[in-house]
Amino acid sequence: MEKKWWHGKTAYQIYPKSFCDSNGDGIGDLPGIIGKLDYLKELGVDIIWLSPIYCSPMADQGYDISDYYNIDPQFGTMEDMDELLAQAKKRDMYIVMDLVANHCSDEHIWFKKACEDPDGPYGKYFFIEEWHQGEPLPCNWRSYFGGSCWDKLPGHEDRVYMHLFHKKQPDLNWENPALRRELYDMINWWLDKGLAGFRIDAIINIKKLLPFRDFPADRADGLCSAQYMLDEAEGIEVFLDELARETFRKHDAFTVGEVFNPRPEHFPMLLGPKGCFSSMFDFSTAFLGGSDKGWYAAEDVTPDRFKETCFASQKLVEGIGFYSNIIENHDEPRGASRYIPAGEQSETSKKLLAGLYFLLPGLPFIYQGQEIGMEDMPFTDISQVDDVNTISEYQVALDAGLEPKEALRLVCRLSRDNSRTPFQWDGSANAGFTAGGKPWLGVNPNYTRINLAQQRGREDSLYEFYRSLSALRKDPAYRESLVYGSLVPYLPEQKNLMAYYRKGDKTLLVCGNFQTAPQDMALPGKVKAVILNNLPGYEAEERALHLEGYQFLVLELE
Ligand code: TEU
Ligand code: CA
Repeated sequence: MEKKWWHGKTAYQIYPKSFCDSNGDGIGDLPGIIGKLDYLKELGVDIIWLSPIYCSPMADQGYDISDYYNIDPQFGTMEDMDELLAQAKKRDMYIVMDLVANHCSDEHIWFKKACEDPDGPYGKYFFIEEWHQGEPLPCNWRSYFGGSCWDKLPGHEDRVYMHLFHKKQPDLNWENPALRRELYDMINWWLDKGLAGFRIDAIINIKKLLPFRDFPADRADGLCSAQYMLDEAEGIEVFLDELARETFRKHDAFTVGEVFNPRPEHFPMLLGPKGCFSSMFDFSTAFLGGSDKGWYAAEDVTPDRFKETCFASQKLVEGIGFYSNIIENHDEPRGASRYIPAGEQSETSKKLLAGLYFLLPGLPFIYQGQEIGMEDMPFTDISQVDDVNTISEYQVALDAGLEPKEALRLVCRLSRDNSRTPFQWDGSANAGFTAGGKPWLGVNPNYTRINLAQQRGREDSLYEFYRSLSALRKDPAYRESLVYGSLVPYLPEQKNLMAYYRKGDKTLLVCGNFQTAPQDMALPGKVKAVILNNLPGYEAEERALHLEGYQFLVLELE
């Protein structure tokens, strides 16, 4: 595989609103991030992805952009952004922004002009259809945040516009070359500024099935999941290829696509040497247990399903390209709460989860707070939730007949706000996130126990373990095997054991006992060295390894 500068790096996602507040208004900001660059460097981070900080009315926390060329005042100024780019560069770090190009905000000038004159040039930037009271809507697709994806065009009784997400996020019409040109110019403007690249939001949605048509309803609301139309829409590769050619490739930008449910035949077009993106997220485990009925009906994930899913998903990109690996992000619950069975969360089990995903082939992403083992928020009332998606899923659960308390409990297992609570820097008021008043979203009450100050410098802490993982992938002795080595599952049938080889110039065996009870694992050969261990010691015989509960080891074999 052709080697790229980013292959051996460690990436980190910042959710700016919740990372660090420098001016006491309860909202994280760019100066706050700049102040933490040395911290991130210490952790071993090279690439930083910032969730959106552009001007936004915040209907979907910045994923509704009203001006792509400016920074929202609550996050700072363009001078702050330039400073961040300069300070990152000084430290050999790379800044990646969120590219939200499937939709913009209804407060963007394009949409305002489209409302003024739907038949004019800006009307064609969106999907606007004629519609009269009493008629069926152009199609029955459900918005991801609930309800029809069609809403009345403001100021027009006889027109509707499409929004696959929130109604304040009108979809952009990629069929229109003038719109595509606007987007490319904007992307190049940022790349010229010194940005290393983009994380590309919801990109699979840009190709709509045209002409619009209904699919059989899949819930009592008479609507259908947008997934049906995505499965049938053809030709996204034409858009993506042009996008890459006009922007990313010219700058050798690093790009990572947010691609859900990729079709297997699309992989070579999506990532790798011929791909339109450098990489794409592996969401296979994030989808585990999901139900068509809604979040309330999701099943919990078992360690074996986690293992099987990781291995199967890796197989799909073998020889094609590098995934970006995650256990959580700003749309997901905390990985430690989701993938470790309830009640078994400890620094030891969190280290095991960390090691198992971090050393898979691909680029490891750490989501802010993951490195200290932040856990899901114990929500007790729906009023504590900000996220539009959770609120709509809560309604889905109520409509299905659940009692409010049970609806809240079930839905909040998947709430996006679990990962959006403020970063827990220390044990002081508000977890040290803000010097001032009230954080925009409640701090997890466990901050007195789980915080960075408590872990930084403590040799056996989860934080220090993440540092070791990042350092190990960069260690000249193991880099070749851990970055480019092949992945071979080891004893995949053994229950609650997740083990795999990384075979390069060395043969490494990564193994984790994914349960509280100890278990033995047969050894395939002689152990030359123990490279990483999440417990103080280990027991081995000639041909067998005794693993304590949640023990995680990386072994070099002879
Ligand atoms: O997410 C795309 C997306 O499809 C999610 O809304 C997903 O369905 C949901 O989070 C399931 O948990 C991206 C962003 O990551 C997300 O934050 C935005 O809300 C969304 O796009 C719209 O821009
Ligand atoms: Ca602030």
